[in-house]
Amino acid sequence: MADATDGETVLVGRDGGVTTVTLNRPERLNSLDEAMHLGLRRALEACATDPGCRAVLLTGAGRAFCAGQDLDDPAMGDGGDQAAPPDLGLTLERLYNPLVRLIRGLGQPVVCAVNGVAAGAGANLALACDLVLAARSAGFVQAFCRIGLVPDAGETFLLPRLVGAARARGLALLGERLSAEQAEAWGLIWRCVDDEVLMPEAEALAQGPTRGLALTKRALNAAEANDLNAQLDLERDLQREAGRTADFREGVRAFKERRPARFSGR
Ligand code: T3D
Repeated sequence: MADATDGETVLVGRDGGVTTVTLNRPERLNSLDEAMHLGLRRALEACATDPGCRAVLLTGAGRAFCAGQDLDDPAMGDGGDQAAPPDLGLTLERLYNPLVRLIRGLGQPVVCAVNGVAAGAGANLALACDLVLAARSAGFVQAFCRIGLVPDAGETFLLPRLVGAARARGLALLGERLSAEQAEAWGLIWRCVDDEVLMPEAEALAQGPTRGLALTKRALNAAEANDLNAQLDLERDLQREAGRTADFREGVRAFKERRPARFSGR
């Protein structure tokens, strides 16, 4: 695997067509300061324009996936009564919102391997990914309400769609920790797996006919706003595109020859 670092706080590695992006501030539970935000954005933007990148795998170093906003970052204010209050809307506008849009709009499937606790915006970055796999020891905490904030990074959009209104409200208003097993049972994530197999399983999910998977991601994203008619038209157009791929030809050939397909992402 070829490794590169973006500053010190985001690691980028490539193995075959899978680009692994690792949040790397383990001593701060990978909480997001400005440098890490910008490093993560650069890493994902590089994937967007990299023809060799077929899928992205997002994970965290150490015992946490991401503890959300770094509460020690100067952008959060110093907490002093005399200080001018911080403009948190500005941080969302500049940093979080572009990041969530980038993940959702990325032309490759994004798999998230949640290796440990995912809290606040860290939980919602995970949920913005296309497939979320979590280690059994991991957990999800919508921590915003614990510090008097409103859920952000897409939570109020994603959570009710994933788990339904009652559970979304409970998670957002109470901020209790949800175990990875419960998250799977509630449909918040795709699957909870034993810690030691998290990365191999996530890497396996990031394989496959990735061109078709990217088109599928586009269809599912669009379905959040489209009516049935618009969605049927979109499926027609995307299927036309999928039907022209080498992966489709290989998939059908492999089926007929009764052998595993060797997809190339083209
Ligand atoms: O516009 C804007 O910017 C607003 C955006 C907001 C987005 C958000 O994400 S708001 C929510 C911010 N996140 C939190 O409130 C979560 C805070 N952290 C926790 O609740 C807990 O740490 C965890 C549930 C994540 C993990 O608990 P635990 O018991 O496993 O670990 P710990 O002992 O609490 O933390 C370990 C260390 O990490 C500790 O430092 P120390 O004592 O060893 O020096 C702790 O202070 C530090 N840490 C954990 N989370 C953060 C953090 N430091 C800075 N910021 C954090 N978010």
